[in-house]
Amino acid sequence: MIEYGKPEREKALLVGLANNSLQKQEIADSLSELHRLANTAGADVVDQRIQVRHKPDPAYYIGRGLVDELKERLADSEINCVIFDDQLSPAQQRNLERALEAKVIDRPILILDIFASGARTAASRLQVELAQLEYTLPRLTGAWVHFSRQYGGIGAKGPGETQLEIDRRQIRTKIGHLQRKLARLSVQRNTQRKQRQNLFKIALVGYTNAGKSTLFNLLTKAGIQTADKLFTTLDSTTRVMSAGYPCKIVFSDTVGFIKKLPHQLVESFKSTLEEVALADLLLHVVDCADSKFVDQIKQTQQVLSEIGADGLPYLMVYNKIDLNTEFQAPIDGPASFPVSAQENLGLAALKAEITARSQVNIRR
Ligand SMILES: Nc1nc2c(ncn2[C@@H]2O[C@H](COP(=O)(O)OP(=O)(O)OP(=O)(O)O)[C@@H](O)[C@H]2O)c(=O)[nH]1
Ligand SMILES: [Mg+2]
Repeated sequence: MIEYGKPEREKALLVGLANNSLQKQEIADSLSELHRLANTAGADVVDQRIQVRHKPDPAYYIGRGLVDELKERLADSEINCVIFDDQLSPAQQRNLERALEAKVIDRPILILDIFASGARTAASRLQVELAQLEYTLPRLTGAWVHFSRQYGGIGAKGPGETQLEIDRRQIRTKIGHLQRKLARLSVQRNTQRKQRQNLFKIALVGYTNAGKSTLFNLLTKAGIQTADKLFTTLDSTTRVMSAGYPCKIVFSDTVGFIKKLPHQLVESFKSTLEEVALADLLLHVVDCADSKFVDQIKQTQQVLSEIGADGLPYLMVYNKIDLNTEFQAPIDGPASFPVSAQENLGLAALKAEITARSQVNIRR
């Protein structure tokens, strides 16, 4: 795993697998996103490879030829970790680490790492730790298991129990402990939510780096952090607004989504994301200057359905039109608002729609 706070940054090589040569461009795009994730986690990307392969090799994920090529590339080079764009099985990871004699990381671990180093509040720290443990549990393998009977004294461990079982049990206990702590935090959140029951609740959702926090700041005059990097926001921030709106509206800014978000993360962030599932209206913020925005919309919709928020009313907010002046929002489909949160363009129409929706809701 990538270590933080070290003076020298990790040097990484990225690897992606394409089903066929037609898919190569898609994988190249995916690797450029992986590149940004690696940078955020504290690694410099030195090189990358895309292999066209019908399906992953069960033992090494990539073909043996590429394993040998990578071995050669890594020898006498500064590269000390290889990052794969997909989830590796525990066996694949172990085999690759042995063959390449380098650290082997996959996309979910990288994302979990970024979340772990970015989590600030008690809730998000707990949620990330829980996701990491859930990810680790099935990956504990017997490769290094020793039998406790050989080493352990009477009463130290259960008879005949392997170290592996003990570790699993400890992790499960820790998971239970974290779940209980999270449940207590969830009760607190529910109390706060009840106080907002009569207000009109709007949640900003969308792919990471789409500009949700920038728009949130503009709509609420909050001053939360924004940055041109992935996963700047990990915690929900909520602001009640009345000035400028006819009734009180609660806006929530939330964590961004990404392709192949580890499902353990979605699962453990569910309590934070309840903010989204319980909203009266979603603002789906899209970076329309990103060439992959259509795919990013789909990825966001998928996570929304995982958290049970796919049936909610929503508006499409196409942000960053200052970078894509030619942009035309699709005419069919949901109400769309081209805006630039940074340049404060197109906000009047969006605010008018929010006002109209909140009034209808209040009258009901
Ligand atoms: N050019 C341009 N840049 C923008 C606009 N809106 C936001 N940005 C920039 O895009 C980057 C990401 O903005 P954020 O508001 O942090 O995005 P986010 O969706 O909250 O991102 P995460 O919290 O990381 O998921 C920042 O560098 C912003 O300054 C816009 O309308 N135009
Ligand atoms: Mg943000």
